Amino acid sequence: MIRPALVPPPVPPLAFSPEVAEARAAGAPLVALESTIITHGMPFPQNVETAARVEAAVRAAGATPATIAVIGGRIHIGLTAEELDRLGRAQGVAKLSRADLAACLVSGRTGATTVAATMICARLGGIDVFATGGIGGVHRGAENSFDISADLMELAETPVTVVAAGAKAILDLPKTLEVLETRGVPVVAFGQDDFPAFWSRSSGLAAPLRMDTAAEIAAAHHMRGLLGLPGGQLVANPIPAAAEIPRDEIAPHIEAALAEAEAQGIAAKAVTPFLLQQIFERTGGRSLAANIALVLSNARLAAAIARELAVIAR
Ligand code: PSU
Ligand code: MN
Repeated sequence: MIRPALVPPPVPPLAFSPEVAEARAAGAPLVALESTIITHGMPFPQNVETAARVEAAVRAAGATPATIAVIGGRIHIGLTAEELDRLGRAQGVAKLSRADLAACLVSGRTGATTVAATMICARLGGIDVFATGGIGGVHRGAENSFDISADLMELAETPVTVVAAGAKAILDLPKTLEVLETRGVPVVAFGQDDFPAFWSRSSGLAAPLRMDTAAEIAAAHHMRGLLGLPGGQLVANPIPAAAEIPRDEIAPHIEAALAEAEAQGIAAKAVTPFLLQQIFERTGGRSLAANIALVLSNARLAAAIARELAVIAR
């Protein structure tokens, strides 16, 4: 017999914060934000401070932030300051991707959403634009490990425009671009020809597409909807010049971090958080300062895109 507690409700368990509920009712522009960057991407207390600053940046740019996480078996779209703080301090929070979301919800547990899971939740909440740091991608050595982030498949399936500073430079960027092309995901460099590489403005690889205004990105998002195309767009916004760590400078730290991961046998979901932590230590915290600067910049661009989309929808 099915235990009554496990019979799911007829609708997904969404919990909107008062701020987000009000914005939705008014048709005001919204920007989704993820929570894995808080629980697995940055150390405490910079994680909580950054999350609050990113939300403030979205508001200052004229949109409403909706930080997404699963808390107590419900998808929270918009977190209170207290919920953010608790999530940022918590130890051992689950990292939820597409594969884990339903299981976490029925278990009544708490988990942080990756890019993939945040896209799914944003769509459920009617949010078209999402800002993060860097998406997951094809890991180096994927020809042996098969480690390809579910973020790439999600971009092909779920119609949300994701603003990131490219893909993290710990990855195999040419293979990441190949998978995105195969899956029909538009990869749009913002304001330059090169695909950015997270901590660095340039990867040395040309981006497939370039756009120079938020209005053009919003129009393309809308056009994809008219065409009935599933999937979103990846907007690759280069890190602000003042905060960048040039490619040649970060490269040896990335190599050392990858070697350490290999030596310690780090695998699966642990790889990305481990590498970010290693690079943080090896750069004396400079990678974190860069990460914070690029997320803030992505939040501002995402807000501008969300505002343009709200104009189109009117
Ligand atoms: N952006 C950051 N820091 C992060 C992430 C993004 O600046 O930690 C997270 C996102 O949640 C992304 C995840 O989905 O890293 C990728 O994990 P994986 O490589 O295991 O798919
Ligand atoms: Mn992986």
